[in-house]
Amino acid sequence: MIRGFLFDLDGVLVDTAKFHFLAWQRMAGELGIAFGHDENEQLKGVSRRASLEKILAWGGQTLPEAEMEHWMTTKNAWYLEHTASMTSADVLPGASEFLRNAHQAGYLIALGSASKNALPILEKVGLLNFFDATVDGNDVTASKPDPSVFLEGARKLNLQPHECVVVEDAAAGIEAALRAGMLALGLGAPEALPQAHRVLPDLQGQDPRSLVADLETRAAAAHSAADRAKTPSTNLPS
Ligand code: B16
Ligand code: MG
Repeated sequence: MIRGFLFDLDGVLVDTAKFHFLAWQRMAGELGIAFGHDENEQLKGVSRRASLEKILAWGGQTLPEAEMEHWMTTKNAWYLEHTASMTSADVLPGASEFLRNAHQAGYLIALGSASKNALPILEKVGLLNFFDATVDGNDVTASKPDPSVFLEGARKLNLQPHECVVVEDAAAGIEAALRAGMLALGLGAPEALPQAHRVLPDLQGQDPRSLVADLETRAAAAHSAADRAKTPSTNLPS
């Protein structure tokens, strides 16, 4: 039985991806590395250090640790300049209502974000009070698709993994949810998140209880189909 939700932050509750993009693009420009939307897409859910390593690799560059630290600090300062003016108007469509309804319906709610800036951003946009537990980039170092961030979230909620639904916008996050043994709801384009149990454009108009019932039905059907594929058919011609 599902008893809790684990929410990713960027791309699920707020659209901070555009600010990460602007900051990484500025840094890449200074290092002479091409950086566009396709590259940014591959950084969703990826930690700050792992993102920097990927960008440098795309540019065929390596840097000593002190310069890595410099660019991570500089990129973060640029990112924070962009997020400074965020308000409740920056919450993605349907997210506040969904959190409120899920809380009222008795579900436990945790954050599972790779971002070290997650808590001040949740506070700034007025969502922090909905959370029973938070896990962010300060608590875990392994990047999604490693499942640690969600397993730690379930542990903090005192729930088993199979009692949790993860809400994610990144393929790496969906993979992390499945590796954790949780149900995975994707937000975005279905073709970008083929592993999710279900994909929706956003949380607008979604009732938490109905959504959970639908996800459980889909997961049970997928499980039966996987079992059938494993069992040799008795009707094969001999
Ligand atoms: P920070 P999420 C992730 O947030 C972002 O998607 C990713 O682009 C970013 O690099 C990462 O947080 C680390 O963020 O630099 O603020 O620590 O999607 O896991 O909520
Ligand atoms: Mg995300």
